[in-house]
Amino acid sequence: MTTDWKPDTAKALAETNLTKATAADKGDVSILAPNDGTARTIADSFASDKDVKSYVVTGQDAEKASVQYIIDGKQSMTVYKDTRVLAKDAITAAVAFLTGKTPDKTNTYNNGKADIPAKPSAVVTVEKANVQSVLIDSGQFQASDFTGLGAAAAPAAPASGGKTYVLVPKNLGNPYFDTANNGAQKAAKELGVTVTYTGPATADATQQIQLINSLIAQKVNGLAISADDSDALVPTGKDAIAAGIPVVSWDSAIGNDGRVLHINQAENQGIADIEIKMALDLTGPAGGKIAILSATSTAPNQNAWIDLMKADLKKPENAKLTLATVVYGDDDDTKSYNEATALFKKFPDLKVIIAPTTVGIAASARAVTDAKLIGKVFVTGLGTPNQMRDYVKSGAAPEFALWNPADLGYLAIYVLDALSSGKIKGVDGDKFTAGSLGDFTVKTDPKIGLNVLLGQPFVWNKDNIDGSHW
Ligand code: RAM
Repeated sequence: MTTDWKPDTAKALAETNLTKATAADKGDVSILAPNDGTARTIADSFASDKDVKSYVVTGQDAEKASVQYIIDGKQSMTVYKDTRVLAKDAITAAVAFLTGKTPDKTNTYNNGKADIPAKPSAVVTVEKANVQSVLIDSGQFQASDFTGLGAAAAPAAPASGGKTYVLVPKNLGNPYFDTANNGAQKAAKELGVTVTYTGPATADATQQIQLINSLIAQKVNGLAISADDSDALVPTGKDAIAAGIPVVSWDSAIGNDGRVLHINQAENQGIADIEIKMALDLTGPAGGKIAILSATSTAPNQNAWIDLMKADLKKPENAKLTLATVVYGDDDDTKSYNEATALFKKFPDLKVIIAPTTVGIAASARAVTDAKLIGKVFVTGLGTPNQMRDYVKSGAAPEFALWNPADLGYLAIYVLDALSSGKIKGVDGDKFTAGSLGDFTVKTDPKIGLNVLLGQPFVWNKDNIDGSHW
């Protein structure tokens, strides 16, 4: 049946169908409802039919009334896209058009005539177990908007009786972290656990700590965190561990005492070396002035890579490269774009921007394009193939590197589950299997402490960019 998106049409159709169906055809029912308005009227119709023993009904948009239905057990889930991220992206795109620039895109969709640039927001499944962490802790709604939330927020055990782990990114609305979440969800399915994906709206340690405190209060079964600050997160991590919640950091490390171990995407030295090598490839042997456009000034991963890049620049083979400055775009698209544009003004002879952040590199490549500097200023660093494809082809960013964030998210959940189930203790030499990624060993590194290493970064250029679609 089709509801035309109208709650009344949905209600009428549900009732007509229920009247037609025999009692034997009812029993346990599953209903795919297109959005929350229709979900609620359909739910009401099925709930009032005495021959329907149980029903599950989907929804979409996280309308307040449906969130209450979910808390009350009357609607099963809703598909949520953060409207604040949508609004921010829409305004940023409008401002870019108005000022003659090109909006950021992370994907394309084909409308039957052409590939249309798009920037879809992350899609999160909200059920009773994660109303608190996704909708309340993020500030989308207030706890006082609902009744019975205490029960919903209480130990978040899914129907299967499995565990609930939380994947916390530095910030929401970043395709890198969304891709990591795809991998985490795949691991969750394989392990029969629930993984909730929730993070601060901006890459800010204070917001991240508040969120983690509330996850500790909910007694989730494990936390995998990409840290906005290495030291600031330590006391919070310690609190979680003291409360019996295993904590791992992934992507961006919490200081040793605030986590059991770190899931490392690739060796820091390898990441730094590859970025400097790409910069030298782009300037050619003559070298020249380069700048680093990073994420936030407290980001543990970027800061580690920047220190090592600075050390690399002292080596004789890099003597022709001069680092003019390091600036911070805060993993915010607009700020990164503006920082890149300011670099062109301040350093007219700038040859390369190295952006060791997927947000910064895409914004810098767009800024080079809009300023008509392709061929004069080159961008490189760490990026996602979907965001960088056009810039690789246009020459704004001929090459860049990264690991697969989906694999990193997948590995993080396998590690958390191995710790939580006691398969590993979190000590040097622990061995475990992470599903399709194979076998891993926990090792101690003098700088990053106990860690599990995913692998090596890959490099993309015009020859292989069309082979990766994420
Ligand atoms: C951004 C984030 C993330 C980093 C990547 C390369 O998405 O800062 O932490 O690992 O870039």
